[in-house]
Amino acid sequence: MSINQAIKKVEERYAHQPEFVQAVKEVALTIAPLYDAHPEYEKLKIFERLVEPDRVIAFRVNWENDKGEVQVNRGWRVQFCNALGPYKGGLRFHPTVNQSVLKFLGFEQIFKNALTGLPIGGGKGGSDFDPKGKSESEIRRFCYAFMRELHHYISKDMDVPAGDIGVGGREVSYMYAMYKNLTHEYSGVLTGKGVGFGGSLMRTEATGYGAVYFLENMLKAQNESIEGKVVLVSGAGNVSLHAAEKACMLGAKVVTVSDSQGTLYDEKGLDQEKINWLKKQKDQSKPLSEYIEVYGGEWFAGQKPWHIKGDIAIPSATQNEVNEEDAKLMVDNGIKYVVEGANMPLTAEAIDHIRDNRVHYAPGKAANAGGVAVSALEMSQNSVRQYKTFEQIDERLKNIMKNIHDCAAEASETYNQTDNGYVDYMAGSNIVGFKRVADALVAYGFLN
Ligand code: NDP
Ligand code: 2IT
Repeated sequence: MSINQAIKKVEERYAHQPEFVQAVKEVALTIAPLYDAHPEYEKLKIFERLVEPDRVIAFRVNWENDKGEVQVNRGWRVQFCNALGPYKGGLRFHPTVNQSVLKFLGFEQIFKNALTGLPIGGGKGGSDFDPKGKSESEIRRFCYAFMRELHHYISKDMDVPAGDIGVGGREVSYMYAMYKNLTHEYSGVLTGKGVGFGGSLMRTEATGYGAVYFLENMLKAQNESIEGKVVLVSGAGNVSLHAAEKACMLGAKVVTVSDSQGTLYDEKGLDQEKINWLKKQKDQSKPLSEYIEVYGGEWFAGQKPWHIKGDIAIPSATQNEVNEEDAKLMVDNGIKYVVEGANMPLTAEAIDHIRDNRVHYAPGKAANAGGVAVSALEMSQNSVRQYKTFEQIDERLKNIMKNIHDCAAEASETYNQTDNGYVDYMAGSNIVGFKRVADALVAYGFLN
């Protein structure tokens, strides 16, 4: 079956899973040159196999709220592909979570994890639980209840979850406590644990910092530097605030962050003090808009950042947050680089628009791979029961991000996707990630 036939089949079979179909098409449409050069992939139906997860586990999560009422949520774990290592990928707690979202995230994760060059397969999970407005005890009870079910299906060498939207160090630690309690095992079964009881230094910062390291490499390839560049960041969570932090550290002027309520614009640019304030504000679930009372700036209620002028955009909130209209605004406002901190933040139309306008574009599976890469380093530290220093991890992270950048740029060149200095990071990343997984599948025969 050709790739085009395989896409058609996915479109028909999963018409009710639009995010998943979108992620599959994005990969499929860029790997044609690789597929043509490897007839064994078609013979062994590699693509057709890779679009079906190994398994999707669904379960019910009962928990009790502060009023003593029983609440019922749904939980899932998508174990997509373990060709390169144990299933690995985060858990998302958000009311929009469903099978389509988790399958798109799990599918992306296969190739992202392959790009890190570390031994990790792809998976994703989560729940439609909404942490917003919940008390600390409710969140704790939910995490315990979620792991009471999930622990049946994971282990340190088989499937290793971590955080994602709505799941940070606090939630991972609660879930880890329940896993340990149920299994009597102290292992690297979850990553993003608290530092001091198994967690790796720098895991919290890794995704945002890694995205900016990737950006530095993109800029260097164009003989440019990050210093003095105006950066628009969307979101105000883990990825956004650490991307903003690293960009500031390297001399960029970060003028926006945002959340589901609106956009904060600080023309003077963020600094470490302001970022620390933002981190504290978000930790306490307080409104972003209060910033202007302390530091000035402007609050655009209900708006995204893209109407503001800048050189670089780092969308880091959620999938499809940048549509075609937003992409047009980006181009009109002078954006020359788009680096995806989030997973699939651009719609297919938005990607087409910025690429057609030769805006350099780093897809999430390459640019935000720093988080899962440091998760893999956490797994190896747990296995040998030793910790590495912040500096050691930072050095590894920089090397991993440079390596992903260089491999993607090289594949773009090799497969004739580079056009007059415009590097096709999307095709390059998809080709490198896909090839690593496909070659393992070919070696395994038809199992897996
Ligand atoms: P957080 O929960 O820490 O923060 C999410 C941020 O995005 C919040 O500011 C939130 O605003 C905003 N947001 C979420 N959903 C929406 C929405 N529907 N509309 C508008 N804003 C929204 O999550 P992370 O920072 O961990 O994750 C952000 C993105 O990065 C996700 O796409 C995730 O998959 C991806 N990612 C995360 C990694 C990690 O290590 N954590 C690794 C690689 C990718 P509000 O608070 O108002 O809801
Ligand atoms: O999307 C992602 O790469 C993550 N949420 C991190 C996954 C991980 O296992 O650290």
